[in-house]
Amino acid sequence: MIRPLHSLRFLPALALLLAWCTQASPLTQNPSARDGLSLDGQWHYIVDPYENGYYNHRYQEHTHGYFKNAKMQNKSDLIEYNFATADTLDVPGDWNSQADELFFYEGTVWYQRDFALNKDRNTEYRLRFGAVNYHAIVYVNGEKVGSHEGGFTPFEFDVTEQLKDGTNFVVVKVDNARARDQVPTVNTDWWNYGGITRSVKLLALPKQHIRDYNLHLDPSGTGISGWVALNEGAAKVSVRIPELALETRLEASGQQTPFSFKATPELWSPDNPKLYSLELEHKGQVIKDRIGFRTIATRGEDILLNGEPIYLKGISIHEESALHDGRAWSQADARQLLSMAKELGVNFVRLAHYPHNEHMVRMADEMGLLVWSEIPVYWTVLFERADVYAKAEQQLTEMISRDKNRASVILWSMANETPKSEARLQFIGKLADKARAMDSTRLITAALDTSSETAEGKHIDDPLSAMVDVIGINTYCGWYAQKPAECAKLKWHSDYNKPVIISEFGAGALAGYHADKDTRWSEDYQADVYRHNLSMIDKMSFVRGMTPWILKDFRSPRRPLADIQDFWNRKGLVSDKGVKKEAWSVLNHYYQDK
Ligand code: GCB
Repeated sequence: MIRPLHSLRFLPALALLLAWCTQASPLTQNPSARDGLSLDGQWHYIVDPYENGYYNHRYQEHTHGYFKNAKMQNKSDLIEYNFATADTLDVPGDWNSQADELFFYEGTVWYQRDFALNKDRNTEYRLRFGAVNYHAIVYVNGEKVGSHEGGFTPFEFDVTEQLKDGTNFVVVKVDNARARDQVPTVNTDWWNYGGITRSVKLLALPKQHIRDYNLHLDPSGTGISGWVALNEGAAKVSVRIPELALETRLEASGQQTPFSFKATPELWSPDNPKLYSLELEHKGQVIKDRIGFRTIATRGEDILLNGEPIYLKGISIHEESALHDGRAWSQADARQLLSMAKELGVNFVRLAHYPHNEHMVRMADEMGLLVWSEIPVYWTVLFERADVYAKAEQQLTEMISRDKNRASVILWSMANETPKSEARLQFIGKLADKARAMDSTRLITAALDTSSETAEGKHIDDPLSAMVDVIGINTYCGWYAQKPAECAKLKWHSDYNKPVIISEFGAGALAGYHADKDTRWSEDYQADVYRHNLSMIDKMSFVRGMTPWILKDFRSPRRPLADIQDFWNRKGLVSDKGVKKEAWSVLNHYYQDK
């Protein structure tokens, strides 16, 4: 039953309580730079649509569910599952694209794998998942170590106590059943890929270690500030940027311990994606990272990168690579997607509609692409409910926590195409406050599809615009509304003296289908929509960038039209296999001339 909050007065306290209940333990910054054991590879799996491994026939939680990984001891034993003889799935990877019978599957799948460990008494072991969609319950050697909700952000648990010397096993109950009170909610225009979709690592950390750190250029451009936090206790930490001959030693603690340098580093930008090596040393252990320094701000309708106005020539991207079916997760996938975007002529990408894997933002740092990163507060989530707010805030927190050191990321987006209401304003406003409190070095945005129609044209007047730094506008002139030729005649007005990004426009086309510009699904129609929308955007004086929809065709259950869509959203500028459509050249030429 959906119960409206009697009064939003209780929202902060209740949300805090719920956030605390659902939150995994704090995240270790830069896990790939830490010692540990990769648990990527083949995991055994059991499909469990009735959750038989979790509930007994009275629908109570089993004390001896599949997580016990039981084995027959005597020939008369009755155990109706066996991970050891069950089939395997690749981790990372979604299950939908690995087994035909799981293509449309939504529900519970159990994953299991063994691993050997020489357990060290001076080590803290943390089991880290890059992402599991959607709900995960994690067990180590038959004991529950924690659970996590949200399909696109990392989480980890301290498993030191549960581990033993020798052979250990992990079991994960993964459930991707959609529900009204989730974030995202039941309907989205993308595939609900289930599974352990990103890498798994057993981090092996010194008992006391650097848990987290942050570094950024001060708004003045003449100093670098940041903080270091240990997991516990207090100890000396050195922070070094050798190329700038900068070093500081500080007494760090479990809290964020601040430091600052006077420095004028070479600035990171799409033209010069300069990254500096960073070293953090604690008791002889050195963590290395690569960091870029830049500022981002707005002034009236302008977006300023390093103090200079910039036009964001962008493209939207879903997390699906053209190299293979299903979710993208690897460095190779990130390189493929972002190289394709670069070839299109962009300096900016919108990573829609959820936080993408960490390779994407690290690759964007390397390649010089500015990034819009968002959480899946998409369409009609239950804005009235404090528990739903807590889920959204947790995903926001995990996204910012993971990516706060990436110079490429300039925009945190709070939401996409949410319907106007007071509850939604409070919900998204609170998310924006949270993001600003966590990170003052980036801008806040949201993609809106709520402009009013007036006699004069389209009017950007959604009050949510007042809460963001940059307004995103999704508009589908020539596809869901109007004829393509009418787009350039549309007059747009904005009530806000703020930069606007056209965060979506586009049209569907089946690659290779040529007809004429009036025929839906033809490449000609799509190219025509692009031409007319670009003319429309040219007349919108307050627009400072765009991310047309979308780089590549992507799977969606909302798109069943046989022989055209076949469960693909066809608005890609390239097909699912990476074949370019005519509209690609239209946008490519436009960006070259811009
Ligand atoms: C939108 C949504 C996006 C959809 C797209 C479409 O407005 O934000 O998620 O995929 O339209 O293709 O309809």
